[in-house]
Amino acid sequence: MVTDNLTPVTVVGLGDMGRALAAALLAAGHPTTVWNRTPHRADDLVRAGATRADTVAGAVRASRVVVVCLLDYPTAREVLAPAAGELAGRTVVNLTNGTPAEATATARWVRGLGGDYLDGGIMAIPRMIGQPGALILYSGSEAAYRAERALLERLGAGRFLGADPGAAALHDLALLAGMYGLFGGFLHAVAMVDGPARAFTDELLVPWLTAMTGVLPELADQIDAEKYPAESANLAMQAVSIANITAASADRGVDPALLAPLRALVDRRVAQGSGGDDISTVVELLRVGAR
Ligand code: FVH
Repeated sequence: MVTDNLTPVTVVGLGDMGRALAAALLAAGHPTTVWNRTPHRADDLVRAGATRADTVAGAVRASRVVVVCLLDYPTAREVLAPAAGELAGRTVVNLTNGTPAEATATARWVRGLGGDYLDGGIMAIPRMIGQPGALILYSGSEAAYRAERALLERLGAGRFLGADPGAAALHDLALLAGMYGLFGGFLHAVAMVDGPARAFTDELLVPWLTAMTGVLPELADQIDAEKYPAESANLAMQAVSIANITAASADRGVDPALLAPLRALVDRRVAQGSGGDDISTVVELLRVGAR
């Protein structure tokens, strides 16, 4: 039920995530205006009480807070361009996935037009929005974050990462990098074994990976200290294991494409004389030219 004393909000972009965001705001009672390039994607939201705007400028004009969730930043800039004259005095909360540089440029653009800007990285899938477990990283205007915190908490727990507008995007992408590493390992593992992937995943893979996440804080400490002494699993031994995985995969007709880049890095680091280090030492090869 819409409650008039709650902050009116506009949601621009009604893909899978935008619809989840709008539904959560609507369910919490915020007067919610929606806009999407393909208007029919708003139908369920309108039936639930949202207001459909005919133009993006009209959508922006309707609310002080404008949540944007589109495919990417070029799309967001293209979509918002006709509403540029309406952004003054409003807060744009951009939850579109993109790079820190794109977030910084978009913050400059919105601020140049007299608006306030908060960038966000959604660490959740649509069905988690508004539920415990959904996390959204924010950076940019701290004043906007504090002012709109109650509204933002309707979407998920918020974490403010500082005034640099690119910080949320950077941490979002770093977390996704970790996730895709996990997915890559999962895909290779299930490709190797016979039988149902589900049983292998439930009975063996998830417990193993869960146990291995316990090693990550120790590896992180080594990376912070820039010292990588192997406590129990030296890199030269791990290089042999990775070679064995590659050979067994080839025997079973499994493409080692996902494993090959890690193997190359590990072998290079061993050749550099770091075979007695832990696998954390490989970060030295990745950070060349970083920061
Ligand atoms: N879905 C997820 O699990 C992830 C979770 C983490 C955050 N991401 C990011 O959220 C952004 C939106 O993702 P999405 O899942 O809503 O994506 P789609 O369902 O594909 O919807 C895309 C929306 O963008 C609109 N759009 C695309 N191209 C254009 C364009 N040229 N002009 C105007 N609008 C455009 C599209 O409109 P339509 O196709 O319905 O007309 C949708 O509104 C994204 O950054 C994720 O990385 C989601």
